[in-house]
Amino acid sequence: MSDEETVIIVTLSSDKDWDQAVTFLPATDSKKLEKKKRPGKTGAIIGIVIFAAVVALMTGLLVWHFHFRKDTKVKKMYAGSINITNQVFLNDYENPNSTEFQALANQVSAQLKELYSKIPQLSKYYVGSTVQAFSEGSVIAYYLSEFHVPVSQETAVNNIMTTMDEMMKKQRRLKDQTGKLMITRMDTSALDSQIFTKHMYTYALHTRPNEVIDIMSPGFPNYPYPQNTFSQWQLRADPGNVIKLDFTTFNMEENCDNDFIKVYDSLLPIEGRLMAQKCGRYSPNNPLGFVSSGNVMLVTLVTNELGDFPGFRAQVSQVPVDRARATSCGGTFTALSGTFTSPNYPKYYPPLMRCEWNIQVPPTMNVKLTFSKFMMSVGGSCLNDYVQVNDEKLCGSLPSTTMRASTTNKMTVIFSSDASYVDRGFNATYQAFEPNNPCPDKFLCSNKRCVSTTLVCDGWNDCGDTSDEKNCQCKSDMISCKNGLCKPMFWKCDGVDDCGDKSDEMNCGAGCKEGEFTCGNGVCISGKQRCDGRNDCTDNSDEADCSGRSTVCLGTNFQCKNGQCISKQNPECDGVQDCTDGSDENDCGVCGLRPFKTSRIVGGQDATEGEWPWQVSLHIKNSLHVCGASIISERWLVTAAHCVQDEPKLRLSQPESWEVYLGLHTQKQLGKAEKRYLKRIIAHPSYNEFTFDYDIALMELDQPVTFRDTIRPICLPSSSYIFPVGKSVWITGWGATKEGGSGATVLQKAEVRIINSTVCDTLMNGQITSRMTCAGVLAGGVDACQGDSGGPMSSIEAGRVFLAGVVSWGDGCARRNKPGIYSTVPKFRAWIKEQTGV
Ligand SMILES: *[C@@H]1O[C@H](CO)[C@@H](O)[C@H](O)[C@H]1NC(C)=O
Ligand SMILES: *[C@@H]1O[C@H](CO)[C@@H](O)[C@H](O)[C@H]1NC(C)=O
Ligand SMILES: *[C@@H]1O[C@H](CO)[C@@H](O)[C@H](O)[C@H]1NC(C)=O
Ligand SMILES: *[C@@H]1O[C@H](CO)[C@@H](O)[C@H](O)[C@H]1NC(C)=O
Ligand SMILES: [Ca+2]
Ligand SMILES: [Ca+2]
Repeated sequence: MSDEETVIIVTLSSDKDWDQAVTFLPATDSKKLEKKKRPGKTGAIIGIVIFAAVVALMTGLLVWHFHFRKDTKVKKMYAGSINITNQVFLNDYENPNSTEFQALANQVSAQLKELYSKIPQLSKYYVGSTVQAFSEGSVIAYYLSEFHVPVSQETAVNNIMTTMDEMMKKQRRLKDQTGKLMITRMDTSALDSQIFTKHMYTYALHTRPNEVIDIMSPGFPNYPYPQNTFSQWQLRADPGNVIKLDFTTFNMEENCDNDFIKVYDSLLPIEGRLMAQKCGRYSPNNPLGFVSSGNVMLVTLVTNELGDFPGFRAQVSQVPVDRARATSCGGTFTALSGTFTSPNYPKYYPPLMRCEWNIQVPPTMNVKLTFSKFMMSVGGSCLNDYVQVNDEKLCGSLPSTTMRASTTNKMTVIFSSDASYVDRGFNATYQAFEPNNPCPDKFLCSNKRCVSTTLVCDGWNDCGDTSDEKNCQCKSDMISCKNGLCKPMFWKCDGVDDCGDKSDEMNCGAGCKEGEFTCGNGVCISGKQRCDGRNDCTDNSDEADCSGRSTVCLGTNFQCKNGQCISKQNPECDGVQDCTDGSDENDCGVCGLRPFKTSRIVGGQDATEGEWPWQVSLHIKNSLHVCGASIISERWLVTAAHCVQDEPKLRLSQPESWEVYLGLHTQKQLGKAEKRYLKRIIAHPSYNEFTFDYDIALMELDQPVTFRDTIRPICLPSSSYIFPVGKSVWITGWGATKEGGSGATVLQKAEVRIINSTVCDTLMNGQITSRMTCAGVLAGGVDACQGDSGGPMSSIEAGRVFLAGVVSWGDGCARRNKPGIYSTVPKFRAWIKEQTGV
């Protein structure tokens, strides 16, 4: 028997005192789950088992807690599970009334008592245990143990209880003794006393083969989920099956401290079996789904006393273990290339899983493996969940370029997950290659990746291990970092360390002297000029974070409706009332609020549905997408003036020439979007088609649009708003250019960074005016045009998103090593207000 499978045998004793001494109050709030049959499925029966005992015990304890609590002692409840290896699971163990259940439950209670009695710090305070349920594997018993602990001893007892498994291992006795249960894997955790103060709902259900059952938060979809509740769904499958849980709707409060669900690989909320805690919203193309390791699963929903949110709906089904493993866990590959993923990908992989893939290519060749996605829970030392490629363990989140190569014609890939915390897993592609010529006509990275020779020493990490950027002779238009890297010149002096050794941020103007104030832009001013109500730095940084309010609205000071000036930088719609009349927060509405969390897809460029709900697609009527635009109100869009200039055959300045799509995600599904025609187009009268100065236009819709998750306005920054140099912002679009060319189907996104205008003007030979903002694309490997003319440059501020710019020129989109040029929206704020009233 190995170390991990230490067995403890506890002598049986017949202790029934506790079980008989306690009577429980009836469960008041436990509700039965409504049975639901899928149409067309016959003979499907849902077995419903209510573990009223759990509720009864908890309710009883609540009463006990409040009525009998002594000054110094507190009731502590622990939920635990043990693996009984010398018993076989019987169907009768599902029924707490069966004699089989009761016999085994008595035995477990007795052995628990025996076990606790051996530990003096526990035995003194032990009250009793009740077995709540059993599940398969061999037999897992779930129980609650109760202690009556002096406050001073609470921590000590907690520590012992959560390390019971270790204690058992130390007390090992290896011989099997007839009549005793062999126990491995003891998982214990304290029940959160907070749940006793909440309304409690318990639902239990048993899935059947080929049947899908819906579960949903109380009230869904007609009412928000109730406040201050603890709900639990105890899910069971037939022996030999695992449970699949797939959320079809998930819309909860954003803050997991307030409302959340937890999914356990267990029947009781034992933290050592917690798969995930979730809150917020998940969009349909970022699906949330889980698979259990055995035939049980527990979902809990905890809500606090605030907020109205719709809740969730999920589908529960069972999958035979053999089928689950055969389809996505391990295999043998002999082809020259292939793809495989972790189980249940791109949803969450199951706990306690081990899969092995063996790749063997012709003897003269080697194997390289690329992960297009890699997300394993908990990084660090790879002790928990990991992927092993030959002898190397990988874990945590890795970039999409991650690659490993073998030195022989074989590669073994092992996936391993432990009992708790799961994640989305990986998608891997392998390829055979000739070791002596792995990259015909290309550059060979140290990690065996092949990249085009034009990408060598261009300032971007294309290999993923920076080997294409080592030992470079930098060209004259690049920064030569001290550490030997080359970087595009436009990152010089922007306050961000691009070289990695700060050498691109050196010599950016002498440091300020003693007593002087360093402005955000590096300028030095006298310390006396700080917070004097005058914008001496020109970027207003000397007036930022000044407590108290200045009296005159200078330069970049925000002006309230009542005339008051706010010296704090960017006070509008930041969730803090700065104007005494509240006008900095009053008109924000739903602008710039995003319904869905950004997906944590490493390296991905596809946007998530609903991630940029102000993005609009402008089509020439009955034709293709040609420009982007942004929603600023129910009636108005902002785009670029150059998108609405007449052409020899197209009268693009006329509203009749256009049709527009709001809430669009993929160009292939125009039907799912909201279609509108235009009533009016107002191009900026100062637009200059040679210099692209004043490249902004407004469009009025023929019919107002109703906002919903995928259609929302972006916040317009006031004329005093500052998007500082070095700030990361996002550009989005389908990648089409006005001149045509093939764009992307799914909305693309790219992170760009605002470039110092002085530096940009030099790079662009003096073509940059004060109405233009330059930004450079951040991630390497972005070759495609990511933004559309007219589309938004979105700046994510405290909780809201602001329209920092409109995509204007510079290839029409951001390309590597070339800045993209954007119309600076704060400069046009007054004009927009004048034309639209927005
Ligand atoms: C167990 O017995 C109780 C009381 O006799 C009864 O109400 C309950 O429905 C039974 N449960 C099952 C699962 O048979
Ligand atoms: C219980 O222990 C046995 C023997 O060590 C093992 O095979 C089984 O997988 C364990 N079950 C669980 C759910 O850990
Ligand atoms: C895995 O990645 C490959 C290559 O990027 C892609 O073609 C495939 O569709 C992905 N598989 C899944 C299940 O997402
Ligand atoms: C831009 O860079 C120049 C040096 O090239 C520097 O003097 C100036 O302060 C920078 N401007 C900002 C806004 O950072
Ligand atoms: Ca490169
Ligand atoms: Ca820099």
